[in-house]
Amino acid sequence: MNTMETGLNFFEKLPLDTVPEWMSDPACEDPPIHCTERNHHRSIWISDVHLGTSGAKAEQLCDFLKYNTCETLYLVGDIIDGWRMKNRAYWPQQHINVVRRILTRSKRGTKIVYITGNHDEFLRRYSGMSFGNIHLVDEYIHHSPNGKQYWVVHGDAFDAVVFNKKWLAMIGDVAYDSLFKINTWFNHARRALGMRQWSLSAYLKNKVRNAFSIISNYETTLADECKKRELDGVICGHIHHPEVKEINDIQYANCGDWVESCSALVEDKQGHLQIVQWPQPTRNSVMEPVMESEMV
Ligand SMILES: [Mn+2]
Repeated sequence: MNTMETGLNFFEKLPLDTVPEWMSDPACEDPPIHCTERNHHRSIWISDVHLGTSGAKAEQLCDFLKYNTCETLYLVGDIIDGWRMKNRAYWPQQHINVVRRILTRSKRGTKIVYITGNHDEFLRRYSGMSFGNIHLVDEYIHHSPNGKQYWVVHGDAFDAVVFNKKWLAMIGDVAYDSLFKINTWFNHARRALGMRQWSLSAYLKNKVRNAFSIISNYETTLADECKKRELDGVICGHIHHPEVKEINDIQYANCGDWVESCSALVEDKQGHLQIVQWPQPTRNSVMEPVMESEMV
């Protein structure tokens, strides 16, 4: 009894108001030691996180959000994957941490703009609603400090064909070399059976070309639509292909995804847009091959 009392007294006497916030709130920021390493941006765009699926790189995203702060955080669609969650619930602690971190940011004054995507289309019926600092919309106009106006949209409505990256995955992959070895044996066998030679290389090249033409169609369609709307640029996601470039005098920026590329788009005080990969590639790190995905 006495021990229990002592124990209780001990906790009661703890100076709780002096405990730093990062200790009491797990979704909160880290000890001040990291503060100097933190990057502050005017805006950050992230998309295609696919929370609720095993493919989501939630830990990396949490880490990115830990070291990168901003005034406005744009969530450009497919953040929560409602399609997969219909079949089976998958919601580990790391995924909860992403949500908590975003909510903590919002509580601390970061404006959050959640743009709906095709995998989180269940949220579209709530479009136009605001929850404190969080605004739910289908698309948004971003005003850059340099006077430019950007159309922010997930982009699924402009995707003619659902893109399959299976063939892209083979580029730069060791599997590519192995396949050529298999192809040699395969053609030996075909010759032995009196059949015509079949070129895997030509077949793959054709497939890759098709994949790239689908990407470029998507990009041009969005740029054209942006021009029609008399805006200066478009910021989107959906195809899991991070890129900033100019298409027919329209600035095109895709913030990538957190399934394969782990990338975000950031804007500095001058309005300059840039892709950030996370974790940031070090000098000795090797680019990981692009993995197959059917989550677009
Ligand atoms: Mn999508």
